[in-house]
Amino acid sequence: MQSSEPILVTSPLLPNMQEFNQYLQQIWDSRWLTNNGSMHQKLEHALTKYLGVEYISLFTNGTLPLITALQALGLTKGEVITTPYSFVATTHSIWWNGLTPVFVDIDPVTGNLDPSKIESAITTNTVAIMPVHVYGQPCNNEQIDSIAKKHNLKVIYDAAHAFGVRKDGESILNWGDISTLSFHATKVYGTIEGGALICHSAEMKYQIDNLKNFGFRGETTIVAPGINGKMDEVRAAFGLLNLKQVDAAIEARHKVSTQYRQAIDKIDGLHYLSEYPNIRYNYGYFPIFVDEEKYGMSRDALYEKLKAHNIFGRRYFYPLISTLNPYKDYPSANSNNLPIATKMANQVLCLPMHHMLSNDDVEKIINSLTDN
Ligand code: T4K
Repeated sequence: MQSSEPILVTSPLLPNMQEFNQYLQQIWDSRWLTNNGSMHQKLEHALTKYLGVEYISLFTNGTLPLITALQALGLTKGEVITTPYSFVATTHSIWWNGLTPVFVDIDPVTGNLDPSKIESAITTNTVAIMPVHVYGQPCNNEQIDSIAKKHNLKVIYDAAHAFGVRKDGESILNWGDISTLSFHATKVYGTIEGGALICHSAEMKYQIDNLKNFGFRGETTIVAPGINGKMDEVRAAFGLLNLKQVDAAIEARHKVSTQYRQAIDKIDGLHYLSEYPNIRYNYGYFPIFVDEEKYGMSRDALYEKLKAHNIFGRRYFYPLISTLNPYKDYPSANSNNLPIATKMANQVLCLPMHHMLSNDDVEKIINSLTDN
């Protein structure tokens, strides 16, 4: 019999309800619900300041900006080099544009696309690279960007996990041609469903804003077969309020991360990803990797054991995207091509990580890791 409340892998950041009601009243009074309303405009402005980026376009989720990014860069055919160690939306966005995903293995230190393996995957059909800052760990952008430059490729960073992440004080969202964010309820910063695209010129933002509104430019002109990716006023209001508390939430997550690290350092057979002092992390996820031999238990056995203790971790990102039905027959999906990603996917377990975890919760989780 389980007596305590379940401890889930994440918990949404929720605005103060009274303040949210006041915003709702303003929306009701204005009778303006979507299509670039005033909350939407305010949130875009506030996010450029908070994130340290120049041009941002809000979306209704984090998948549509990925799809739109490829379209905006004019990529209509060819191959896109990407990581298999991500959420399916990354590869789906390539598929939705009629492009072919080419999987390249990852770096065991960060879990991100390994730049040293990219060049051998480039062919005359390659048009872009789509890396992911997995768990908010910054990619090796210097090497990726220099390969892209040399081979004349576009770079779209899937930065769904990288809200507020900075390297040497600078937002990593300024890297590449385009970066995208997810504001899903499970993320560090959320708008229920939501997302954004970060680009580097007013012209590109104008084009993106057209593309997320069916391709409309003005009332009667359609510039391209765009999509409906617009964020509505209610979610934008939710996002404005969450922006006020996201730093406190990140700090609360930081504390949990420190407690986990100190405990896991003493456990043989479990390890976590390294942290670097020049990075401002957002602590969106806390993945651990289980070495079955040393730990004396497989990742899946640990996952089930935690569930029996009412602790619900998640195996992000297992199974690898390259093993999933739509993609498993691509030549690059062969597991011999992806040994590091295969190993990490088989060992990973994301422990509960969010701003609402109490000391007791964290202690309970840590005890459950050690009471073998
Ligand atoms: N690129 C990357 C690298 C991504 O990770 C994602 C999304 C995207 C692109 C696409 O962005 P979006 O289009 O989704 O904005 C979740 C999220 O749905 C997804 O946004 C996220 N990545 C992915 C990694 O995880 P699930 O299937 O794990 O969610 P679910 O419903 O199983 O919930 C997970 C936990 O959160 C549960 O313990 C319950 C808790 N939860 C969940 C919701 C929805 C709550 O407490 N409250 C809630 O409202 O996918």
